[in-house]
Amino acid sequence: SATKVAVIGAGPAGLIVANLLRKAGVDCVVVERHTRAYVEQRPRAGMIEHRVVEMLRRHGLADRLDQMADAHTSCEFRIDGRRHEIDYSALYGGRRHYVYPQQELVTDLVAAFLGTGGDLRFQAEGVRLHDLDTERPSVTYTDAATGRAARIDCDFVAGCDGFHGVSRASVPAGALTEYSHHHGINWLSVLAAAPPSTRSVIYAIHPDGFAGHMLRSSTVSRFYLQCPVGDSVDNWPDERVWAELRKRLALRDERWTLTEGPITEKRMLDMRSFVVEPMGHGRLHLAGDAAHVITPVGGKGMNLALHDGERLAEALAAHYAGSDALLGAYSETCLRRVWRCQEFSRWMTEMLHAPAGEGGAFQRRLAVARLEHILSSPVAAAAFAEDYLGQD
Ligand code: RFL
Repeated sequence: SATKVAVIGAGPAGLIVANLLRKAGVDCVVVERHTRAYVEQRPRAGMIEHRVVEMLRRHGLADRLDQMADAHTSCEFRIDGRRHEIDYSALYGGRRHYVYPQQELVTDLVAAFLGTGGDLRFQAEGVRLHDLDTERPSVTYTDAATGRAARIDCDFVAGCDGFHGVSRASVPAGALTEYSHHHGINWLSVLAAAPPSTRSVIYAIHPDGFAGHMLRSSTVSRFYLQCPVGDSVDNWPDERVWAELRKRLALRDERWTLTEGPITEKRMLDMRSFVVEPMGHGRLHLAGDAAHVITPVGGKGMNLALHDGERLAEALAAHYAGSDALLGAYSETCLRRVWRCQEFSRWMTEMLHAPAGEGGAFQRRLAVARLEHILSSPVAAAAFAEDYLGQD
């Protein structure tokens, strides 16, 4: 078959590209390795920036989000058993965060695309990209449901297949510059069927390491625990997870209880950052995790993926309307935001993670100084709010 744009991957980036292209009247086909049920249930991020929600609203893609998502205006830092709340919304024009699990957004975007007759092919195995250096690239794969081989000829490929996808790997060696950084810590990431024990996200700095309480829904919470590089999930039976969370999140002079519940997912996250420049090669343009990954600190990964997707769809639509200016600037435009977020996330990572024990005492003291700076200086607080909420 033939189309204008072949989109690889039905994550947030690919689905935004596909939905916006369809709205602009540009033909596209999405190929996704997994089943529909799988992508609609895969739990990941949960915080969506104000400006991204506005974008979704503009395109009529936020109806269910507006019914279900909680809007957030503050976050809490805990250090030395004391809580410090930052009301960031007031500092950046009243903008808010929306707590809406990634799989819900993916579900909405799949429904919107298919609902308008979009061509989305699940269970596409062995996807390969060809002739990216020519004006007529193609994509081949095997439909795992029928075992049949398929081929899509196109003008452009949107590589939105995440960090481990085939798109970036299809670029000839040496064509992209890779920036990679390991932050020297790991996070144990835990999803629990436990109602939240807080109204706002909690970041706790503790001599035994960082602990985070993130929000997902009225029945599900996500928790993070700093652990040493090389640590394994096997070292973290459920009882140890709860004991460590209770200890690291504890308050000194206040009663506060952590609501526990069955743990449904436990994984060890390698805290690394990665960026390629430029975000494409020939007729392939990369978006989202396919081009860059960021640690979960600051909650930027999904937001960047959606930002890239919006920019790419807009640039491709402009191409078919006769102008290549946006396509030419695509990589540079996205990378500016990507690096801003990397810098912010790194800054926050440094504040939140001191080496455990005595060796980290100096860094924990610096973290207190940073927090006091944000809490006492309106200028510092506004700068934090702008980064945390996502710059317009
Ligand atoms: P995705 O979501 O990985 O989607 C890529 C899609 O491509 C498919 N695919 C392929 N299809 C065909 N052929 C192939 N060879 C393919 N290889 C892969 C995949 O099945 C998938 O459907 O990438 P995208 O769209 O760029 O979106 C990026 C986000 O998913 C990611 O940045 C965030 O989830 C990161 N992230 C967080 N971001 C936030 O903004 N806030 C958070 O609080 C947050 N928490 C997180 C996170 C990521 C996590 N993990 C597991 C990576 C928490 C976790 C635990």
